[in-house]
Amino acid sequence: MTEEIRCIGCGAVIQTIDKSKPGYAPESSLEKEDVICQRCFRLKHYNEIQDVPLTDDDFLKILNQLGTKEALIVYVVDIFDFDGSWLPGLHRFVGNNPVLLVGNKADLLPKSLKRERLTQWMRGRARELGLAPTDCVLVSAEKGHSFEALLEKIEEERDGRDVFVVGCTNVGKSTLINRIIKVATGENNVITTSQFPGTTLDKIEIPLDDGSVLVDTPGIINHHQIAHVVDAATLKVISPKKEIKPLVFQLNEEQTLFLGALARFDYTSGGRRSFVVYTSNNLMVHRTKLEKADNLYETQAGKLLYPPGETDVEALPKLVPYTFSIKEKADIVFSGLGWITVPEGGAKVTAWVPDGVSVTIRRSIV
Ligand SMILES: Nc1nc2c(ncn2[C@@H]2O[C@H](COP(=O)(O)OP(=O)(O)OP(=O)(O)O)[C@@H](O)[C@H]2O)c(=O)[nH]1
Ligand SMILES: [Mg+2]
Repeated sequence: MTEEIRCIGCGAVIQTIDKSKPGYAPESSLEKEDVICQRCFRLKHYNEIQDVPLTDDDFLKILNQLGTKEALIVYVVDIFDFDGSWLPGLHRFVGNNPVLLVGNKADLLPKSLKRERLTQWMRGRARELGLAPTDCVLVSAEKGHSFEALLEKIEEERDGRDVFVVGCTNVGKSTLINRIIKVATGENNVITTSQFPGTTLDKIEIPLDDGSVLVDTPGIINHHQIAHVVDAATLKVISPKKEIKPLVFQLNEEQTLFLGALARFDYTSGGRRSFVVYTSNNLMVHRTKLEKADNLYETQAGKLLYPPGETDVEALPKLVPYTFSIKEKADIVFSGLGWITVPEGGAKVTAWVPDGVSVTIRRSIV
């Protein structure tokens, strides 16, 4: 029997038979030392995604093995979409293992937000959501911010055990492991990462010096995230690449903000006041009167209200409204798009998102 070969980029078992299944690589590529599948090759070189037929069950099966072994669980969430990238079922697969909570993509948050306050906020929010992590760290896997502190903490808490990096899809688990590999060996971008959800397909084990392993895992899919209902071009526009520049809007009652054609925020009552919008700097925010909003959307979605573009907007689920009474300073979070801070209570607002995408209210992060 021949030994199983795995793609170093996504963890899939390499096969040379079916192009549409995970791990396909042409026969000729098998001679290389590190084999990479065709899908990873395309992602790396052309930033093109090829869908593979993995179901939620497949992912859960992989993650269900995690609790069966003594290990440190490094649980990564996207600080730009904290609740949206949260896994309510995490306890189901970690068993009694300790969990270190890592908020990634800190580089996207305005520098004016104090990091210490943010980790405090993370801790509080985690507790509200039913998790008691051993500690919370805020990092940027891409930029390497706070990495020394993270590595120190991991070393201390793993205490010779294996480390599993888990989380929702697209939070930056593989980028984080690549950064660790880079610190350790100087090698760049070993594991495939991409802007598309569902990049890593199976466990990827990285050997550590003491014989234990650091394991990358496929992200769980949270279906209520906007990444699953928009086209690739739109995903690019709405995923921030740089520090977010908050936009302040003074609104009168009965005014509306559109976030492209993807979301809508109606300010119904509470007197003239300011709102702060935190989204990708490339996402167009458009202000109008509430009475004109329906008509504007009907005639301008995909044009003035962009993204998605004209052809893709038709595939977008229709916007559905959620009304909130704001009692105190709060954020209205459009999962994956960003949030709008309402600085004081006593306001009534309605937030619209594509059907199936979540919109939530939380204690303000700022
Ligand atoms: N701004 C910013 N972007 C990041 C950071 N870390 C990762 N990303 C981006 O987030 C996207 C997803 O990164 P991946 O590392 O592929 O995420 P993953 O969690 O491994 O995703 P799956 O394998 O699909 O579960 C990519 O576009 C990364 O460039 C970060 O620290 N800051
Ligand atoms: Mg990954």
